[in-house]
Amino acid sequence: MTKPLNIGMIGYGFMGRAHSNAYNRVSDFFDTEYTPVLKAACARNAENVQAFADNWGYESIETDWRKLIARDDIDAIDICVPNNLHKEMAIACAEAGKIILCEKPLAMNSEEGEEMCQAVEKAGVANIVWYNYRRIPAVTLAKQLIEEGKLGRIFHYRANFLQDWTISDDLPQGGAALWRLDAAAAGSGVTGDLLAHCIDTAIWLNGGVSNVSAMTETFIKERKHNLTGKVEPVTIDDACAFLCHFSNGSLGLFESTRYARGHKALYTLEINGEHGSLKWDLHDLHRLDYFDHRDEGRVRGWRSIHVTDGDHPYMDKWWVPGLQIGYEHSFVHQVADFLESLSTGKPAGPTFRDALETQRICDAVLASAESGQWTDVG
Ligand code: SOE
Repeated sequence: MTKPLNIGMIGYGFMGRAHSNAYNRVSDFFDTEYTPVLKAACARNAENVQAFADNWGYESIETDWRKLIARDDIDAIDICVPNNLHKEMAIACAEAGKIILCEKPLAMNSEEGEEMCQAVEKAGVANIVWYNYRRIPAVTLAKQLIEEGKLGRIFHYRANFLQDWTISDDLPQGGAALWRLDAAAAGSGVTGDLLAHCIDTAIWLNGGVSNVSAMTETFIKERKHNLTGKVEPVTIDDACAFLCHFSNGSLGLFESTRYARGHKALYTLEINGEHGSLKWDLHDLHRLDYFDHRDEGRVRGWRSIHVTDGDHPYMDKWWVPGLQIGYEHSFVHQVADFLESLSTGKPAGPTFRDALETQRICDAVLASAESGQWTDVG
């Protein structure tokens, strides 16, 4: 007999769907002590949130997030709203003793993130941030291989996250669908939205970052704002590239843009070590490319591991060897690991504290781009 974990979801956008799907699927595939129950969905527009609730199977709706948090029948709150609302909601959840699953990035900046960390730590509530790419089996396999020392000393870490959806200058900024283009709601552009993913994976795989040197660009300087109807300056970064030093002595090179025509969501990473290298590509997410210099010379070369076998991370829970899973399963894995952490009491990462490290690096990147100087990670 499993125990229910009653979920209250705030927001119903793309991520609200991804998370709801994960709550619904997890117990069909993973044996966990807790089973998520979709208790209530919350958003200001009653008609829209009711349609969302009906589609995903939420039992009830709320139109005021404070009422949702005050409900005794809710154990955990999923914060799936624009970044400028994370802090207030997370602190209120912590004060109400609720478990929190917060969409990435943690906050608008690291000052806010620190306050959120202190609130959850003071309240002693379990918490996690939705950096989902760690739990794509090929990426988790990369982590295992690195931890086993298969690459030896690491020299280079490289990551890109490329998109092309904001190239048109007719695209407005702000409002429900386009808040990612509005710095007042998002905090930053590609740095907080896309590079934050690359940074989370990087520090998980390769450890902390000590300093950065960055450049950003805003290609389209003004856009109509959906909330005011006026043409207003664009203050997000459309593109960002940075160099960094990792604490282990390796060098990092990161790039993200929403102006790479032809690329919709191309997240790639590569790690080069003394004995070998690893490469991964979101468009081919079930493969991990691995080169081992210690292989016999005649057969040495890049091997492409089809990460679908029962002894690969998470894969024994799905189909039979050789059959692939996809993007949405990374969220299912995150819920499975989080539920497990509630049973064991051993936190599942990234916790708010872990995600604060990503936020600090994002802040240093933006500060460096502004000053044109190498900047220490605070
Ligand atoms: C932006 O287009 C976006 O949806 C991000 O907000 C997500 O975090 C990323 O995983 C995919 O791209």
